[in-house]
Amino acid sequence: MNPKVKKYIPSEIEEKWRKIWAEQGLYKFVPTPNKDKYYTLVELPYPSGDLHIGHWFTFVAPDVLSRYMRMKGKNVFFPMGYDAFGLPAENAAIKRGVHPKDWTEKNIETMTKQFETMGTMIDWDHVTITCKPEFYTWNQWIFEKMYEKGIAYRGKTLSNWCPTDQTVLANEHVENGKCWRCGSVVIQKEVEQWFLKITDYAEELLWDKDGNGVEWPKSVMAAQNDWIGRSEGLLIEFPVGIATSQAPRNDDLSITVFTTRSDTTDGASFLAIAPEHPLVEEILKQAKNDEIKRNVEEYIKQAKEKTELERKEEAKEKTGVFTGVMAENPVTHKEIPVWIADYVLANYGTGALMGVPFADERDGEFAKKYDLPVVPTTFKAKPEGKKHINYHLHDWSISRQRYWGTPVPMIHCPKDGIVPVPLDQLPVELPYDVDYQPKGKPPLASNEEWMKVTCPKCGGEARRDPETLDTFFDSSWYYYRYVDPHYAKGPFDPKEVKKLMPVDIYFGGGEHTLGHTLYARFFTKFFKDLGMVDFSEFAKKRVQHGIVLGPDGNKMSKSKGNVINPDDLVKEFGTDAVRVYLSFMMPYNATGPWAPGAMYGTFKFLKRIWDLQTRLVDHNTTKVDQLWMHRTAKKVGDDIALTKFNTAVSELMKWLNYLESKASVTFEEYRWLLISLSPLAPHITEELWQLHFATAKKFSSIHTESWPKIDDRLIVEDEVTIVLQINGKVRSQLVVSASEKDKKEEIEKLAKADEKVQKYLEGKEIKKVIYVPGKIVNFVV
Ligand code: ANZ
Repeated sequence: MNPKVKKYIPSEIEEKWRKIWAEQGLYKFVPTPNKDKYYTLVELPYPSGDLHIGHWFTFVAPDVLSRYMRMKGKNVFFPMGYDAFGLPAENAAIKRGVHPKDWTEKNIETMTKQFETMGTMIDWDHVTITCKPEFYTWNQWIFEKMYEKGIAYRGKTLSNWCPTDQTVLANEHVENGKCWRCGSVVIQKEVEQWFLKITDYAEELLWDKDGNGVEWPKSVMAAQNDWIGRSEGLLIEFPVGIATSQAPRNDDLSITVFTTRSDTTDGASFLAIAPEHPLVEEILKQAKNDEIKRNVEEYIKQAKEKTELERKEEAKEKTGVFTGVMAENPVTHKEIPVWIADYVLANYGTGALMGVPFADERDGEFAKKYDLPVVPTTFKAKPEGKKHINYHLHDWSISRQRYWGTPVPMIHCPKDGIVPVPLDQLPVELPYDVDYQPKGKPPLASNEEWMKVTCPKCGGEARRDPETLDTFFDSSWYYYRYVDPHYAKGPFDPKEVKKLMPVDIYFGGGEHTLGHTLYARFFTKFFKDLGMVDFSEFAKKRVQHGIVLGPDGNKMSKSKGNVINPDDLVKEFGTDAVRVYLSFMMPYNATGPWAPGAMYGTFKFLKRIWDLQTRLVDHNTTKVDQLWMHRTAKKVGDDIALTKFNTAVSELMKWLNYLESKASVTFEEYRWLLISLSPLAPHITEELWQLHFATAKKFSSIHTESWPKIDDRLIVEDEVTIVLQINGKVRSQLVVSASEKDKKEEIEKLAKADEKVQKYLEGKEIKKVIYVPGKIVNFVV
């Protein structure tokens, strides 16, 4: 080895470069009007206190892409923030007696330090921390704008209630009937709370055939459309008679059902209403039969204990009770019984359906169980009804009965009712001193001093709203705030946002398909209605990442002892090797286990590139050299742009094999190699660049170089390079014209004649020759 070339020791170069890059402000975003912008967004992390290998897997890829885009001449904006409000901080605080604010701030500090070792081009000047008043003031501002427009409203509904976390949960956060956070079984409870009328945007949130002109995964669009659940149908009225068929009809009373199959109305042989249907009370009041009354009361009590999910589940046995009431089928004019049934959902359609056991499977099961008549339908019925479009999507319950969040900026006045806090008095700051132990009422309510307030309208004594906003409010618009996190005249400056948004690519997890990304799209449409933005979709492209599992194939968790710690890996192999490994180990959207020991391979890959220094010569590149340079740089760039990071790395590996198979490597080849590798391994490439290519006195980083200009004419293969191996080890190479590559015997002859191959074959017996056409000749000896 050339004595002037030092050994590759990552710890000697990596921190050094990160310091220099920071000093030089290499990654500061500077608006540059003559360049196209490129906004890379990654879902902001929750400050749990530890940047684990999953974070690395998630964040390295966007960094690789951002670096590539920068070299392609884009002005890249790559900010980061912390999703700092939320239950885990509060729960940890309750468990350990540390205040959620202190816990969160300490974690942010730790994680920011850990982030530093990742060697990203994140511009930390734009960091946005959602638990800071500077941010949540604007949550309150947006909330008040929504209130003004009738989008935020106070309502009372049956809600998902987590008995452990003592809070309401949105539908999106109930997973198989359990709380997404703590796993407790969610129950239904009537709670008065704040809602956002996302249903007003149901139609706009639907994806059309062209994906609304943006590039989101088809699976995400389909799942969101499913969740929004648009159905077209009719509202049909069924007149009702009370108590028995003999009783006089009450003409004021009728049950309206929603049906998507009005053509089957002649087959409707019963009506079923939800246990929560408002008519149930009316029926009970008028019911003359005590037994029926008792049955209904008992039944309703039981049904309410089930979750919406349990009730919807197809496999669950349907239950119901007869109300004693008959209704009239408007097509056949026959009397049909009205039942209360738990498979009818209170907040879908009108909370009532017509049972057509002949045509509908669920109705069929129900009819069979309770011995109700099955009446054939002609499928030609034409009842007069009102056209109605129904959505499965519910309004978003937005207030939480917990402490660590944005206070709802509303005042409850005994005289004036609900009065918004005047905008110039925002923020309503979250007080530090409260008793945040869960007690079934919001912790803020226990801070009497904070709760007492004068009504901005009448000046009389009033109370603050003790609830806080769901943290998904924060993540619905944080990426607007990144543009200028200190902007003081509104949540964001529309002029500046117009320059940087929409986001060009949004990286995140599949778990945010139905919650977060839908909410973020909703906020964007709301901003558009306010005239604050002129686009309807906030992200042009959405890319979902997979998950790195533990070596045992299970989800990494401390209790299972299968956690891979990035800090240890960095110490052993260096940041660059970890970055390259994470890019290489599997496709970005795949989920797979960590392979112990495999990291060494990527470290060696970088070391081999480092060692190529000993072979640098000033010669010109040959035509074949150029083919490799142009072809690989093109493929690496294209793959990175398509977020196919693993194949980008394998292209570089193939090229390295080629370079090593030659006696020498030209400076031009090395220059191209370093640039093509630099987005993946920013430190080693900077070091080698400065050693061999930096000319100017002034520091000039490899990371501000342009991506090599590809000459497509050079990629056309009129010659192919065949790798020559002895027992699988690359020893030499052969260049033949592309038209010759299928002449097996001639190629083998040429291979045997190769000088280096001859040296290795000397005195050995060839047992077998394997030929992969146009690629490899392998002599097994
Ligand atoms: C009669 C009928 C006959 C129906 C038939 C379907 C098939 P989608 O398409 O999901 O919107 N339905 C109405 N309100 C309901 C509620 N609150 N809870 C449960 N089910 C309800 O479903 C619409 C259909 O679901 C409606 O059309 C109604 O049953 C039922 F062969 O009416 B249909």
